[in-house]
Amino acid sequence: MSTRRQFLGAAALALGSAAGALRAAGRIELAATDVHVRGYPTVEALRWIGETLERETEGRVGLRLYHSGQLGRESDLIDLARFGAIDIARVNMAALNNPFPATRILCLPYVFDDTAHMRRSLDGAVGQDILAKFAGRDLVGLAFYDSGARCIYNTKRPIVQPGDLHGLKIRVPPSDIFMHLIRVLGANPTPLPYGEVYSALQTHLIDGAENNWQSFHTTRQFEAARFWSSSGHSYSPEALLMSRRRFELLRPDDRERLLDVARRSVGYMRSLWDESEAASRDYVLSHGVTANEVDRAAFERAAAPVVARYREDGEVDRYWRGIRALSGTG
Ligand code: GTR
Repeated sequence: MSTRRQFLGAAALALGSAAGALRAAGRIELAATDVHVRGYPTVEALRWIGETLERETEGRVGLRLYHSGQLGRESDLIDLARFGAIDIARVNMAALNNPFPATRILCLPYVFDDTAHMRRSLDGAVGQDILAKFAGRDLVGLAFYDSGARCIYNTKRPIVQPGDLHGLKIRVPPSDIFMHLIRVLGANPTPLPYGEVYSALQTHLIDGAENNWQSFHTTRQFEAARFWSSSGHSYSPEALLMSRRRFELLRPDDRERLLDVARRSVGYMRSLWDESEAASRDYVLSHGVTANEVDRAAFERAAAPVVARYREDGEVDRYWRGIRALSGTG
């Protein structure tokens, strides 16, 4: 714990003084982080934001991108942004579930029918309400990005029924919802930071994990986990967040521009997402991964207690009804 604190402190100092120097020189360079590698749609969307800001401010505002988890795990990146040590953090909603209750609805199992339903919900009243809530916790919600349908993959066998998961250790992100879900599906949930999943699969610390095609592909986890089962249990989208402290240091016109550029980046990210999803799926399937369909109705039935438990909360229930009302309206 103290090492983590020291890390956060050191990172804050280093980035703070670098940013100060850049501001003093009349140029603003925003520090932005992502756990994904170059070429991943979220990283490319951040790059697009940087290039667009550079162009539209004639080089006065730019973005320095720390990708591949260079500045640490997502829970630390959220804290770094809240303390104002970094400007922008692109993190997944799962890492926000525990500290930011309003995000829970977006990770619950089978709340979205498909990507189109998720996009409509995020673009509509529910998404915009949740985005505005970050301001109460030292952050500014800039945008939501796609993260596809999360599915279970493992080193042992195809999963068709929830019962097939019995006895398997499945890695989950640091979220009580994911812990609960994997438990009711019959497996043993093991929380680990994203950057540690590949070696945990290699060393058999875990038997599997759950994620989207692009993460499965770009982390090379598919080399160890050869069975992909299309559970599609969560669409847990991505969040693009800015430190509120840093946001308020910007000139009012730069704040408006940044909000606008972030909004415009969503369309770009979605087109990259759609292309890369098919490309990643084809890549892993042509490299020996076996994919199967699950008994979706059985999975939904098994996951229902998780949804029921969270819907006991009035806000979650209101969001849930708002999202379900958009089912099939596309
Ligand atoms: C990915 C997401 C990452 C990270 C990861 C995880 O889909 O893009 O930000 O949260 O999942 O499972 O930790």
